[in-house]
Amino acid sequence: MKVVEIQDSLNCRTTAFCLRVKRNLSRLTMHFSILLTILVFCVNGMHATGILYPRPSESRETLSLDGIWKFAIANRSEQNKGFEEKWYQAALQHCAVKVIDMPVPSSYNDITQDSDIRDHIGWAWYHRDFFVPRTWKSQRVNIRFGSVNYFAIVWINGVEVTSHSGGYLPFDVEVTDHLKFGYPNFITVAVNNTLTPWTIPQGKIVYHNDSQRYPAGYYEQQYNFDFFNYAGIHRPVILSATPKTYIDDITINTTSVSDSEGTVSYSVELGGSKIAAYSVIAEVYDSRDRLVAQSKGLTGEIRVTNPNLWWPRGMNESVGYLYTLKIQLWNDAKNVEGDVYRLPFGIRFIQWNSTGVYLNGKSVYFKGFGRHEDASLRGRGLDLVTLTKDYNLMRWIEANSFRTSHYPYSEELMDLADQQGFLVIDEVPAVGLDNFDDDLLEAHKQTLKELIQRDKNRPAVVMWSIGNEPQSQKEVSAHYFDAVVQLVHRLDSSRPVTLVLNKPSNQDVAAQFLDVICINRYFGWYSDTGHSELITYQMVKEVTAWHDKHLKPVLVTEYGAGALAGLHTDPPVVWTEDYQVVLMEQNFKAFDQLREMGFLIGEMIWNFADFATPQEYFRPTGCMKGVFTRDRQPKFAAHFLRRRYAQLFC
Ligand code: BDP
Repeated sequence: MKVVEIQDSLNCRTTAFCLRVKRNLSRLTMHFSILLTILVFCVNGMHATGILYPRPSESRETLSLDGIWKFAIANRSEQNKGFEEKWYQAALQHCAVKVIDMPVPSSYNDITQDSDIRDHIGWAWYHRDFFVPRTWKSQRVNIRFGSVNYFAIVWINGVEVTSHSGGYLPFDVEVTDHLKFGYPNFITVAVNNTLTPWTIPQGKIVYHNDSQRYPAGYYEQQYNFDFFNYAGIHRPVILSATPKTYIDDITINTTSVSDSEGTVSYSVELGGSKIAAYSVIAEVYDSRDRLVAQSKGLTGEIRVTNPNLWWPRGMNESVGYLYTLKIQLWNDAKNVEGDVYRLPFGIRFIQWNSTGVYLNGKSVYFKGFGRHEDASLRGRGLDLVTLTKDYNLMRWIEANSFRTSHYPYSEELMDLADQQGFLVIDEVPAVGLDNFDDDLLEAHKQTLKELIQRDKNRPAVVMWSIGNEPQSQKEVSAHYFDAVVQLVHRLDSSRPVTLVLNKPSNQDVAAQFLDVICINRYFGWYSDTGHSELITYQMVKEVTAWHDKHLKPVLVTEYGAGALAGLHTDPPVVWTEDYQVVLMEQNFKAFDQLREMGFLIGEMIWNFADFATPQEYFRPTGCMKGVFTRDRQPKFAAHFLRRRYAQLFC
């Protein structure tokens, strides 16, 4: 068996930017330079600074490109065909490839009966027509993808306009010069789901050379994480038109709160031409649309008297209170209004010390979930039905928080967390990291920059998680995580930074850099399987050891047991609903003792719902640790958890 870094079949692309970067990457062999060039291209910051969600206003219009697109996969043996035959220059259905319908947003994997599509590795192609109104001609037009997993190259009317690497964050580009206003246009997107040792998350292509067992050239994608690597255009595709001088970015931050006053600082970045001709007006409106404070200038401080603070569920009667910051440009010379953008925000202040995390001065206890964006048929595609149902279930069960395990969730989902008062630990897809080299570090940093750029204004986000279960016992990871944490602190000093750990506390070298220690522990499941009598003892010892070593607050971000819905035994044995509950009960005893000791700041069960994983002989179609089934029906565990969360106060 020979391990190579990336499949040979990707050695086709010879666009100008590839060639340019290739020259600088002499150590790279041809066959994997394509993916890395996309990576480097993006790392070099080809995108505008701001990535504001496209919201219509009196100066802005949006056009959704969601719907049924045309779709084709490139065969394993003909990965380059689409580039060689320039499938981006015409409608896909007129190219020499089998074309099917594909919903956007959605993962493509579970839409057909074809396992070649479900298990596809490499390039997949999307195409659709769209119309741009004549009235947009005098505007600046931008196209924005909520997320595409993992690499994407985008052409408009046959011209390459952008590319992006990273499967869970938005990217956008101005396309004004490539559009035909008042005429039909077309868009092509090539998507590649191949994971390499330098993608976040990592993976590798493994070639099997044993001719007794494998035909010549047989390869597979391997990755070291426990969720199916769904692929495709996962989140909305939106065209938006703004004035030529536009609001490119807004940052808002609470700097102090008291009962009588909340102070927020804001800053605005403008884009486009003739910026100097415009001044900025900032106005704050309450939830009934009443003007409560205002300021002028690109940066400023706004004081709101008698503020309604943003509180999470269970900590105050008022939950998830949002103000709106209206930023308006004004052309003084011409005395006309320019671009207008409205950003919802919350007034709330986070602090932390060696034993706790505090919101508006009150100590927080996280009672929640590790989750996934996962649903049958849609895979990881944005699904408003599942998303809304999940919030209903989380409210029903009286949770107050979740972690975006193991990648950033959609902006539509995050909006509801802000509105409904759920605390979010916002995580990047750095799951199971190993082989800590400089290229990986660059990709990791880039993902964090993009995440913070996207979510920095969200009141629900109270902690950044830089990854899950890395090989943090390796000496080399110390320098690596030191660098990552320093970057996050530099980008945002208002929130604590964590990393979710699973190595023993006496071997880990990363926790020293963190503000909060998160740990995943499966006592009675992966260790001492079936021995529920050991769980309380082991969990208390474990959490105490981490706190004693680092004098930092500790949060248990994963514990749990697999349970097949409907399977029961008495006495309970593993895989039954009964054992799942016994395991929870024993963990709860530990959490109660640890709360008394004063440094445990939360418990998040793994997992909210059953979810799809790669095929494994120990995974009956997926990971079954959900307290809800994959179609969101409660297991016995859900009722048990509800009783606990209802009586747990922050
Ligand atoms: C943890 C991982 C999570 C897995 C879980 C499990 O963080 O992604 O799904 O184990 O095995 O280690 O169920």
